[in-house]
Amino acid sequence: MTSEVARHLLFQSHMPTKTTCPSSQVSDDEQKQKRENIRSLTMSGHVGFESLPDQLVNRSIQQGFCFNILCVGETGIGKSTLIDTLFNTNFEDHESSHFYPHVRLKAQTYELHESNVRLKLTIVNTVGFGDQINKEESYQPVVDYIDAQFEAYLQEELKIKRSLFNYHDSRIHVCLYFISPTGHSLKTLDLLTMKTLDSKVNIIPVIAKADTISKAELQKFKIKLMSELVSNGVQIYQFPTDDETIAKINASMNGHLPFAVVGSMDELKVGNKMVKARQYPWGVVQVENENHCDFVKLREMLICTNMEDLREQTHTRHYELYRRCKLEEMGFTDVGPENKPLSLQETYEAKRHEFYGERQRKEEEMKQMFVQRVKEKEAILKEAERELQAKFEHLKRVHQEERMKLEEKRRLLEEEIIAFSKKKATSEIYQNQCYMASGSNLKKDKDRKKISNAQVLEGGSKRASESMRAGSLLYGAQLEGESRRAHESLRAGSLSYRAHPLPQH
Ligand SMILES: Nc1nc2c(ncn2[C@@H]2O[C@H](COP(=O)(O)OP(=O)(O)O)[C@@H](O)[C@H]2O)c(=O)[nH]1
Ligand SMILES: [Mg+2]
Repeated sequence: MTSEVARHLLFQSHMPTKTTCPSSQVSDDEQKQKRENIRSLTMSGHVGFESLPDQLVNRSIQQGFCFNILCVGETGIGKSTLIDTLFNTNFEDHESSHFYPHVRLKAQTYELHESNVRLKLTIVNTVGFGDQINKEESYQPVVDYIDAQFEAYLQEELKIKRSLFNYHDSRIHVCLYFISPTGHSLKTLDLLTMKTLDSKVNIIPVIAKADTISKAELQKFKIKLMSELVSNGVQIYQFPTDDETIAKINASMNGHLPFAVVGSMDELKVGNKMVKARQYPWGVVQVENENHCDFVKLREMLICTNMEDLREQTHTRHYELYRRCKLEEMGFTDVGPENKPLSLQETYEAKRHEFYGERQRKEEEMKQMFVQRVKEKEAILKEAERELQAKFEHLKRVHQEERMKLEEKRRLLEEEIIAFSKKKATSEIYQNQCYMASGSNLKKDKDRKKISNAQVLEGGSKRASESMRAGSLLYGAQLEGESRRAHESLRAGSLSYRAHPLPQH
């Protein structure tokens, strides 16, 4: 226990070493010390730093522990029941429906006490897993959730003012993957999900509801599952064998994977004691009986022996991988060109320089694009202006030609009027002479006729000249209107261009 807690604390303070030191490693350590020029001395008396592990134990007990379990498995496969059975607590998780359109991850945190040890336990459940037609939609939310917890931790680590000491670490320490007891093989969804998750989380596969499969079938099923996992390159969590105190038990337990489990919170009297069991018309399955299922093995391995290793693996292996990829994605690296070590400051400066260069290049590109587009627009407007001007000139010319034609017509008419007047005068003279000759009666008639003729002629000529003038005025007004409109549209075009300059990009 002491060594485990010490290991935990060293891990918490981000020291990569383990306190346990098997004898086989001693000579290695001595050699290392020599290389690092560290002298080993024998002290002449008691100082007291031997109590360091106890100090660590006390502090970690004060601080409490946290452990986060992710349960992945189809709805109704027995996840909630198994968790209740594992921690001997009713977590009151409601039964979930099979009709959710998406997988949702539901996290619930509980504080548990055993003796004087406080455990902050978070159970994350995959609600609706495997209920969708598109199976990709089933595992992607799980991957996203795990990454989101790593990201939150990374952000806390990168803060200027960090508070990792009291930070609620929500990174998933173990994923219990529930496999259906079909006796056949793994489903595609199981393989896909485990393959995607194995680099992000410690996976412990379990065969759920193992009481529904016969003993012989179970053995075959276990072998089949393991061979399928191996052939598909799925890396499941292996109980560590580097600590000699637990190496033997862990090695033997690795051979029992995947654990076949039964869950139940129901208690039945077997012999003279109450045990957790499931009762059937043909008999009783005892959850904690190792001949009936692997529940005890799972509890021992998960909670009693390897909880600390699971936490450590999460930090040193899975989180480290996430952090490295993320920082590399952001452009940070430990070595520069020619494999020279590069400090964070240098990387930052190089990145900043690169960024400014890139920004300036983009700005220049945008400016040039803008100028080009302004030029294009200007050319279009100039062309339109030229067209309008040409139209206006043409109309003006037509107007002048028409005016000249009318002037000519008027001149001809006036000449006709003058000729007519002359003729009229001649005829009057002639008539007078006739009158004188033929007498007064006739004179009267002729006078009458003359007056009426003169009136007719005068009226006709007056009407002709008036209609000519009106026609010329109307035509002039039309031409002027058109030319004015041409001018106005030209002015409006140039005004709107000035009022709406080109959009900036
Ligand atoms: N036969 C059998 N039934 C189980 C087992 N564990 C749970 N169940 C039953 O399966 C049903 C669904 O269990 P539940 O834990 O709610 O499943 P979850 O949806 O995965 O959380 C309940 O009726 C349980 O009693 C088991 O190990 N064996
Ligand atoms: Mg449930």
